[in-house]
Amino acid sequence: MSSAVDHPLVLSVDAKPYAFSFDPKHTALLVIDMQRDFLLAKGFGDIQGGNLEAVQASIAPTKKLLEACRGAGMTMVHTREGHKADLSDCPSSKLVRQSAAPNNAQPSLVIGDKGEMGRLLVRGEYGHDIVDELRPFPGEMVIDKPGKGTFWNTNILHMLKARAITHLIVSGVTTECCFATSIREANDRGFECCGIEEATSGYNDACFKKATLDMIHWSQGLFGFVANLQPLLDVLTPLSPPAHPAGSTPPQTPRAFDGDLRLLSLQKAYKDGLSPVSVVEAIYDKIEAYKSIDPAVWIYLEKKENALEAAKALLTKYLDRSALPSLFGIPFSVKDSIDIAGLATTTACPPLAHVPSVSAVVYDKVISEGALFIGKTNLDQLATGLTGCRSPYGIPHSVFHKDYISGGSSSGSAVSVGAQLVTFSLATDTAGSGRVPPGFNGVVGYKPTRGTLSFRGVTPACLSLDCVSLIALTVADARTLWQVLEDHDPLDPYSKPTIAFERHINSIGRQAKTFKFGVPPAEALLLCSLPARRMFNEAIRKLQDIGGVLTPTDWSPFEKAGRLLYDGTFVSERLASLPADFLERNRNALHPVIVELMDAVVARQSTAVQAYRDMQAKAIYTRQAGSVFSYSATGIDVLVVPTAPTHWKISEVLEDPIRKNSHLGEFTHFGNVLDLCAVAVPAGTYPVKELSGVEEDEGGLPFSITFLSGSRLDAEMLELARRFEQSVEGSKKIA
Ligand code: TIU
Repeated sequence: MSSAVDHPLVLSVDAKPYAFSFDPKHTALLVIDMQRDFLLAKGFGDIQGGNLEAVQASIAPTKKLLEACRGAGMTMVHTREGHKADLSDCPSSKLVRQSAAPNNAQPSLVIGDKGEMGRLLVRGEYGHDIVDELRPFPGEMVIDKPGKGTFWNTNILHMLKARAITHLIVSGVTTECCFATSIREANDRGFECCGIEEATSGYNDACFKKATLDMIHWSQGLFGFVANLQPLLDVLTPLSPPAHPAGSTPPQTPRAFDGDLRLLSLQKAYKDGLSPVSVVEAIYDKIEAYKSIDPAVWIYLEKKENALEAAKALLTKYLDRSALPSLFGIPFSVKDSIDIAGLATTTACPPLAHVPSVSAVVYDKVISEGALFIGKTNLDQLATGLTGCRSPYGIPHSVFHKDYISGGSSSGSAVSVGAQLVTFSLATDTAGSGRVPPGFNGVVGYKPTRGTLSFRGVTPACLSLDCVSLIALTVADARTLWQVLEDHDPLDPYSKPTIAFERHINSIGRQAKTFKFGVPPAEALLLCSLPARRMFNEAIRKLQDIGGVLTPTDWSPFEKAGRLLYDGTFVSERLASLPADFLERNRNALHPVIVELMDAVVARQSTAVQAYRDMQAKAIYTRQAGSVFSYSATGIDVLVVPTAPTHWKISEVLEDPIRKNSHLGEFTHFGNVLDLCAVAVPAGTYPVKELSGVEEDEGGLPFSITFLSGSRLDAEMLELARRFEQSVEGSKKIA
């Protein structure tokens, strides 16, 4: 796949103290607090005695700036200052300091008091919202901030990191207050900021504005840059798609579907007029044809008429192609352990099948963003296994070779994406189910930090270690899905807030290019096949080529945590996730390998004492792993491992199902035990004969590496994975 959506483009504008250079893909426009309360008569600013004429003069230039940045496809962030209705997030320093001044000549209204546009600076009130001229488009970020600065008590740092933003163009009101504070805060967090003179203004225009802007760029750019609007418009405007002249209609011939199912490519094609109906038609033809190659991908396929109807409904619902929801017309599959209201969830285990009345949170979310449901995919029974050979619905094979396994448990999900029947799949990952199958099918498998995507509505395999995973065609696609799905869910007991701690970013210079990575020691890699070892060494070289510094890493917490998963008591949680007596009552209806595995767990007669010892060991290893990814001289940014040590043939797994399975998890088992995030990324292919030793064997098999990082360091990890993916694409083009 060529990387059509990702080419670096560095723009440069005249600025103080020197030219400001930025790549629009890594730059966001920050529009600070252009709210009625600050800009219009009888608002908070007016009541405080602010110069309204001065601040209103910034609306028109800000609109021009907004349109140019939107046209260039940049990330847009609008902020609104304000408080909860009960003012519980408003400190006394904001509420009473000014009104308490002994010589206060201003009217005594404070935050929360009733003004003519509603309660002053209170969320949900008319005056709190952004002025009509600058209204955010659907999908643009709106940050509600309780402070003057944009970073205090908001998730903006996380959101910007998630989008790999390193540079900020800053506008809005007031120059002396929220604009300046936000630039100073952003500077501490590592962003390169450029304020736009005409697109900011203050209540003390003449005396403060110049001083505030000078303070930003003083001393060779103490806090950042300041530029004029026109030079910026000059470099951004050529990036806007051509506008249709007034009165004309868009091109009449419907755009044909070029077969590119990548999420970002489809988003662009839909903007340019492609119909989701054409996409549905094309993929059902492909799905039909693929049934003769592999009949074991789907457990339930949505009727084509239903999918077409859903596509047509999207067309009527969203008439404006410049304001589409983020997953408009994106086809996807769902692992059949994830609930969809009205459809059976089988978990590839007919005795456990049930028809839920409520869909999983993640399913509802992607549907509400316009995605198109295509079907439910096959999996290893009870989401237990890494092979794809443990389902009563058949054994899917790798999209690369009919004799080789697809991997499991998300077998059908990975094949549906690998064969390009859908753009993405909602799957799960407990011991590696969201990483191994994508690895065996040449696609991306991303397992966000546990608890950051809701697990509600998913049949558990091992509840305290389960998480939703995303299978996609590219890292950028996986990242987009993550941004749509990530949300704290108070009804999911394992949900955790997305913000762990603040870690600065590196926007420019050598630090922005380099990163530290660790790999397993040579003894651990001996488990790998010869081609896997050769390919892993090549991947290490590629990582070094893009600025990676191979750093000695303590492998022991990862190794020990991996063993804890199946050799310890945690595997008992798989039984705890099933109804009482389930095994006894359904023995004959279960897959024989699952029965063997569960019987072995029962036979261990694990005690509560052993379980507590394991929990304590888990806490120790998690702390040790955390220090491997720490923010320190010895810490690494990512651990890089082969996703799986080898490829098995289906026949090999059938002969020795349990041992072959556990071998596959050597580099995945520890991921959820240690609360890490992980993403498996394709790293090239090698000839089948290199593995089999049989000269006549034709075809190739995919190699994959997995990046892992600490809890809630997803954004940083994904950006490195994306850079690696880009280097693999680059080397393919040269080859
Ligand atoms: N008072 C004042 O100048 N400004 C604010 O309180 N907020 C912003 O600047 N947005």
